[in-house]
Amino acid sequence: MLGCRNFLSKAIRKRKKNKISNKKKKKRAVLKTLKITQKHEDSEEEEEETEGFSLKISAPSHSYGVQPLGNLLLSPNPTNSRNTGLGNLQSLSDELVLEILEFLEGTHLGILATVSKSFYVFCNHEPLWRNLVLKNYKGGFLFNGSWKSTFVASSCNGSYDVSHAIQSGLKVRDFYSDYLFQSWLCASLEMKHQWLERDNIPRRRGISVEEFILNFEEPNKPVLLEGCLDNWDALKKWDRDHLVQLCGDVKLAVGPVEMKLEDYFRYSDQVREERPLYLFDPRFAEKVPQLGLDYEVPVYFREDLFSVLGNERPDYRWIIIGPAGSGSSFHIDPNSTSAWNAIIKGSKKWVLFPPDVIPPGVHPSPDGAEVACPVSIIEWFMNFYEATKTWKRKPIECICKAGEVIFVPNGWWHLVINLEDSIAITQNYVSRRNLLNVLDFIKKPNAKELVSGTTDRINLYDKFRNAVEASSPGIIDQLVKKAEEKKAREKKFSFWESVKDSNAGAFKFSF
Ligand SMILES: O=C(O)CCC(=O)C(=O)O
Repeated sequence: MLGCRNFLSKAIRKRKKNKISNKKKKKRAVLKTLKITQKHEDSEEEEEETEGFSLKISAPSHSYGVQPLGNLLLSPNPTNSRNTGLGNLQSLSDELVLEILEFLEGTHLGILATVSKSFYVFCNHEPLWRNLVLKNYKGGFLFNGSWKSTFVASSCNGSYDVSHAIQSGLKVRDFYSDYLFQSWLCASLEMKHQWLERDNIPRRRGISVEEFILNFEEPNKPVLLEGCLDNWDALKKWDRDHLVQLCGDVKLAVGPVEMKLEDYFRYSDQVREERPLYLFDPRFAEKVPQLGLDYEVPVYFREDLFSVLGNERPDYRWIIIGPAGSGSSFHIDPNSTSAWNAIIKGSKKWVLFPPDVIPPGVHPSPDGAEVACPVSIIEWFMNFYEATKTWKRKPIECICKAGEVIFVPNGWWHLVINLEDSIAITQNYVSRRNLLNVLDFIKKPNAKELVSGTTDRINLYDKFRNAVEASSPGIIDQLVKKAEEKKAREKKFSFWESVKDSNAGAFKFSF
């Protein structure tokens, strides 16, 4: 019987809060007890139906044999080597132990791993080695099957292949930890069919710009637009070989480092981790001008008032490349802009909540500058997706495929996970429909914390306002007047609506 069950008890994974303007957000999460079925590639058995979660066919078992804490209850031997091997440090949480280990360099981490079974498991935790590689070698590493092996190979200048020696870790049979187990689990879980099936976004093909403005941009509602990339060279030409050749030795932004595209693909082909590094570069068109020439802004998004700032505009366009499982956890787009996201290769699952509905498991700070959310996207699906089913205001969801564009209206929370290796272009923009929102946002007293994508956060408001006035005199006053008229109309309307709704069918006053 190759299927195995694991029992996760409650675990809390805490992460520092991130600035809301960052693309990736983290948080704390509570794990429920759950059952997991593992299906091996060579298994002839049918996959066991459980209440829930299946592992990816390609998922290896946990490298060091870590089991969820709940399994300890079923074990004939009640010893958790996690504790015995930590000595006096056993009262620290797993998270704290790992935070302390983050201070060590690779050699010391390697030595400490020999102290006990417990230190062996902790010191081999892959994210520790990932940090070391990124800190010491920046983007100049060749991924070698695991982060530890990449670190060792990079330290030896890649002079010998250590991948086999290091990847076959020793299995520790009696180490129980939800925190460490969860990290492996999230990297190994298949997206459940139930997480993918809801598709309630309006889809439109060939609509006019006026229809787009009237039905979607003005009311600030998402829409999926089909067929508007048909003339993009990118759609015809961009695949990984073409891009690798085009980009050559140019380095693109990948998380905290810059990497050659060829090296990034080497990593993304092999990686199996909870939060894969995501290529997200705002300077791609300056670095490789042909990339910028291979696409054009779809007709619906051509008005972009931030362009009056020329080179001083905040970052606004990104090439996005990532493997299945990579993506963007819940966030709102920067500076109150709206966005479009065009898929060139692969497909992405989107979940969007309107500005006044905070997604479950997401905790923005009162000033809006930071947000705490689940450590990984898959963890959000595991722990919070189900809750949205009973919510009155359901999220808008879809799978956006190659050749399609999604419109993300300003202020909407959104989460995105790549279902396959994906390549996309996204741009954030300001049209007349959201100019006042953007001005309000960048004028806030804590603009220094809130504004992003520019070094001159405090002066952005004055610069932008003056530049808009200079290029379109009177436009701001006109928009303010229009907004006030709309508000007055809505107020009047809601008064008559409430009167009409009264049961008596007549006027009903209350004092
Ligand atoms: O991962 C993605 O493609 C989504 C990107 C995104 O949400 C954003 O640019 O705001």
